Amino acid sequence: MPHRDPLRPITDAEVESYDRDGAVLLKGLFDLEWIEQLRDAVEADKAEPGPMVRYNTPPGGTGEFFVDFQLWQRWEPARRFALDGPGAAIAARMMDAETVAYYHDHLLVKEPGTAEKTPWHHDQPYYPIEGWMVGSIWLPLDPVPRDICVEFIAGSHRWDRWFAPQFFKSGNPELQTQDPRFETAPDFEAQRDQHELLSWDLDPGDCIFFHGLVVHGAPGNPAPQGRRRAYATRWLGEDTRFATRTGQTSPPLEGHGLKPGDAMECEMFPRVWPRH
Ligand SMILES: O=C(O)CCC(=O)C(=O)O
Repeated sequence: MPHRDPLRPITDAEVESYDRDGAVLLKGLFDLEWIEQLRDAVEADKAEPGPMVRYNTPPGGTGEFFVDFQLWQRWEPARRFALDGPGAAIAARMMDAETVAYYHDHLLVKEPGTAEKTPWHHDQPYYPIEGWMVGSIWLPLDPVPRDICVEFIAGSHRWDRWFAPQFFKSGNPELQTQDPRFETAPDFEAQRDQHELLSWDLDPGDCIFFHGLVVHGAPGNPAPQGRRRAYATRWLGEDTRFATRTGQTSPPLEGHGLKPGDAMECEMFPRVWPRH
């Protein structure tokens, strides 16, 4: 069994960077045995994907941008990682949360030669969730040089703006979710020089912790060698509440039984912190 706890304490400076910027690199927190086990889960999932799988590379394109969700419900290593891995302790510390629930996982594989980028977006408008304590751990399962790393707009989680969610596939159609706060996202790519952009070189064992409202996007993986397997997991603190949305949410997680205003905790979104 790999280490259940982060391999080192998270510093106050790292938490401050997260609060200020909405995203922070955390070096060397995960026992590499987790990475090996999650790679096994990823290969199993690619061979036998789940019901929410998305192939974001159009037919005939090079490489493959493969997306799937909820591996933790189908593959044992991903389940152990969710319920018993270091993620819950990391999320509690970063979000200053007393309790943490596991929301979902999101696998994003960009095989060598993938041209498709991940469009600029932020995550919380995709979710039927209100509250501030919404955080993600972006965990690469391969070395990720900075030129193919996710990029974050520093401080954008504090803009108090919500951009209408879009699918990652070509043309980026909107999800047709409605909320009075939603506005069409500006062309962040064209505005690159107007923002402070954060991205890093990552090795297996490192992760990025980021806020549900920080705007981010990612390049493709156009080089002919080197996979870019990223396993993103979503964590919720005690201030989050279920909120109904008109239209689609993503991932479309149904059957949890929550009503508007309920705390985000149930069998589908299990409490993982404090540990039992
Ligand atoms: O891995 C990527 O390409 C993007 C990741 C992302 O958008 C996310 O985890 O929310």
